[in-house]
Amino acid sequence: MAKLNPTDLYDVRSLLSEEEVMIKDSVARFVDERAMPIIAKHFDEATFPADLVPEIADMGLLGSSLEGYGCAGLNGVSYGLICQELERCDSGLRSFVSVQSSLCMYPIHAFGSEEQKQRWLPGMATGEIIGCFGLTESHGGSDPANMKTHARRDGDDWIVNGSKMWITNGTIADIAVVWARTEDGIMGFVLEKGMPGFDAPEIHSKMSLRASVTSELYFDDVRVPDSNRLPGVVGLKGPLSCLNQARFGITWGPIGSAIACLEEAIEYTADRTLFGRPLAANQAIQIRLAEMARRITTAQLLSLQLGRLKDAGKMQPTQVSVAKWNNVRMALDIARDCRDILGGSGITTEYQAIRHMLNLESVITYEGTETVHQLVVGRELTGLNAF
Ligand code: TGC
Ligand code: FAD
Repeated sequence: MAKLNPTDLYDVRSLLSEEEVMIKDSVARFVDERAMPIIAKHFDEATFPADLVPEIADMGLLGSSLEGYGCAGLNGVSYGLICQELERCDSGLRSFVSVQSSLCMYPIHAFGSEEQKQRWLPGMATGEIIGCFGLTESHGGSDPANMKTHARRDGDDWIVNGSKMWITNGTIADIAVVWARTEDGIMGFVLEKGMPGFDAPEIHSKMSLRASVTSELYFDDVRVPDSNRLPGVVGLKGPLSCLNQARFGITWGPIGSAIACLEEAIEYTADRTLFGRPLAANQAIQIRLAEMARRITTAQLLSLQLGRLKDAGKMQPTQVSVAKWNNVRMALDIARDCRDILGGSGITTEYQAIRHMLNLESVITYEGTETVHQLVVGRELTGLNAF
């Protein structure tokens, strides 16, 4: 019998189309050759690997599932595979692509005017315009309906006041899709770097997502022309629709983190000799590794079926919640366990496990905390809203 691939026990690869395999392999090559060699240093120094952005753009990874405007028009499964391979390197790299694609380009594509799409999307696809997405506020990200940031109409303009917290890419972004309360409901505005009263300081001292920029956004009487308001949506369903796209990608990404950790632990336990035999020869270690492979396999099948539902236009938010909850929890547990299996070596960034473990502490919090997703599923089962 052929030897199984430890990180693809069910041969999920064989369920992919030729094009999907090609995309997965080319992103994997980029990750191995260009991103892996530099990522630990960026994490240590808390810097974003901005030099990789032009290559990421050249591969068509920005706005990859959007049609037109210089975007690649790939299917959902391909976007998922891109996220998986990027996060095999680091959640920060995947975060950059998620935010640019699903949280900034997607709302402009879905809710923007033709003029807005022409103005921003081609430059975002080439990575010349970087975007961020401002929904969360400091008084409670899980409850965006309690938004305080507001926009008041003033002639042909809007005056925006308020602040946002924990915003990926904020400080390096040229534009920010900002959700604000108005007299007529919540609306999306595209704020541009340099608009008077708009500031985006970086948040420092993070122990997680250190290779990603996270920022606060401040709006002090920012005058925004009505031509920068996204005309196609009013209400919380605007930002929540963007989250469906990004959360879908996040169900795939942590599979990559978990694969990186398991591969590292298999290699480490084979090489390390304790009590006269390889660490991997102990039952207690094998059970832990087997458990990891079982959970990765489950997550792979979950995300693939979610992707097939998405590509058939049938994906529902509750299904996204099941997979975000399951797959991030799976990866976080695996990263923590691998960190332990590596012993003292596992506490340095010479190995990957602790970096993935620390990153996944953010991934389990952002895009809906684990509890938020559990309660979405609970509501589906009971018909009762526990929020
Ligand atoms: P509710 O107030 O009842 O509904 C408001 C309106 O929204 C609609 N809706 C959705 N639409 C599309 N997709 C969804 N998933 C939707 N969920 C709700 C709903 O139908 C309603 O529409 P309408 O027309 O009737 O007005 O909201 P709810 O009770 O369903 O939601 C509650 C809850 C807690 C699930 C929601 O507020 C939530 O998801 N909270 C978590 C917030 C969150 O995830 N924030 C993430 C911020 S962005 C981020 O973290 C980026 S990190 C990225 C990175 O670096 O990779
Ligand atoms: P809170 O909402 O205050 O939650 C605190 C705790 O309470 C959590 O454990 C939560 O599960 C629990 N809780 C909440 N409600 C309930 C309940 N009803 N019952 C039981 N328990 C509950 N946001 C953006 O808008 N754009 C971004 O680009 C972005 N990037 C991010 C990057 C990073 C690195 C991080 C860490 C966050 C980012 N976020 C972003 C914000 C993220 O979405 C929020 O952190 C998240 O939604 C949780 O909000 P909170 O941090 O205010 O926690």
